[in-house]
Amino acid sequence: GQTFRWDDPFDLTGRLTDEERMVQDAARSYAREALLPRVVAAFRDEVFDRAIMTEMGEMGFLGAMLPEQYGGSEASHVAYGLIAREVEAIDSGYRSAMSVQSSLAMYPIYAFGSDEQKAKFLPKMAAGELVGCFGLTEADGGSDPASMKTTAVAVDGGYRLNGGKYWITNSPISDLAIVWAKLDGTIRGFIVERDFDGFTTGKIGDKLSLRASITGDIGLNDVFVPEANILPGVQGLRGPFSCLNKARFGIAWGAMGAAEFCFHASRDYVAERTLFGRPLSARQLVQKKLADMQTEIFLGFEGAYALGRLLDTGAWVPEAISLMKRNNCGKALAVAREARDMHGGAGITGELHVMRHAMNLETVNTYEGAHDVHALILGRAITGEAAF
Ligand code: TGC
Ligand code: FAD
Repeated sequence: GQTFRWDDPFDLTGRLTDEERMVQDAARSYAREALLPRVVAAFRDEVFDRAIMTEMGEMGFLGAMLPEQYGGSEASHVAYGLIAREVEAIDSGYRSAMSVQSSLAMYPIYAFGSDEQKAKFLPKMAAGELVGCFGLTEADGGSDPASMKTTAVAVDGGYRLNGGKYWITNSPISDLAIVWAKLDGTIRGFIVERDFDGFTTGKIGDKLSLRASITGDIGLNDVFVPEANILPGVQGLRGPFSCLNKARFGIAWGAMGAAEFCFHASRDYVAERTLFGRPLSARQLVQKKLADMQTEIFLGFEGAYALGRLLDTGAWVPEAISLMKRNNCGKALAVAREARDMHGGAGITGELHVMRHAMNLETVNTYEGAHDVHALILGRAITGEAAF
């Protein structure tokens, strides 16, 4: 008969394809060998190591779902999710760097770009030679991107962009930015390159979350963008939201990867810690906490897996992504906080990682659509009433 595997109760591994298992193994080895040793210092010092992008490029993690011609390997959505899971098990900031490059910078060029744009940018982005960022949010209210103030005006040979973006992952190290701006009132995407006059990026400091990820702003002061750099294939909010669909799906996997790390760490810790003459692991309260963590984590993975298969076959809708993004981020945050508690005082130290995960997941619960905003997306679908 089968035995119950506490670390894979529904045999998720057994339901992956051979390719997906290979991707998972590669991502796990890379994350544990190359990312884990540097994350404590990176988080403490608030630095992002640019070399990580090149390393991830070499591993084939950037734009993995795209065709080979553009540097991808036509990986499945589940494979993309598995990369996010393993990378975020180390740090949500490292997964952010991967997500933004793959889903928010490469995907829009692939889905909505011209052949020239794809050939010019995608292979170098897949290799991590060029870093992209995604400028949708502005300082006056990220949940409502339709209210953006950044504008584009048609001029001879292209467009003039004015405005600014805030809270932009990777902007200070980016070679290009996908900037969403209103052209005659309609949202359009523009590829803004680093050397365009009037394009500036500043670093946002003093974050207490995602410190191993670099976040910044974007300034656009009369930036001339040539005609060749507008994304011809999309108009309206569908453009940025199509990218967010992919990224939110990856986050549903990634957040659970962070939670899974916290679950494993807590299990190890309570087995080692003896109080009142017995290990903590022999206590009912402690066991209940572990069972609750396990339940939420593996239900979360099941949902993310089912959604990945729907995305692979095309039989998905955005609300299903909202449901999984919201659930898995909220539950992962709760798991990380519980793990911190179970580690006692030691749980607040950098070297045990759990508090860093909890602090990171505060952001993950907010970006890519805040927890309550996804509730409102679901609420609209349930009731037919938009309550935003
Ligand atoms: P709404 O009327 O709902 O829709 C406007 C148009 O967009 C279309 N659309 C979608 N298309 C594809 N996929 C989706 N998920 C879509 N959702 C909407 C829709 O069909 C419509 O098209 P059309 O042709 O009819 O015009 O728009 P609204 O303004 O009422 O939207 C409200 C709301 C709350 C749903 C939306 O604004 C929202 O999702 N807000 C959250 C914003 C957000 O997620 N920002 C993320 C910024 S990027 C980021 O955080 C990166 S962090 C990454 C990292 O570091 O990992
Ligand atoms: P607000 O929209 O001001 O929301 C504040 C609160 O109000 C939230 O609790 C929200 O749930 C709630 N709320 C909002 N609307 C309603 C409503 N109608 N009813 C009830 N409650 C409501 N953006 C990018 O474009 N690119 C990036 O690369 C990027 N990276 C990021 C990295 C980090 C570290 C962070 C923190 C953010 C990043 N963001 C990025 C921005 C992110 O998407 C926004 O922070 C997010 O969408 C929320 O917007 P806001 O911060 O302006 O909060």
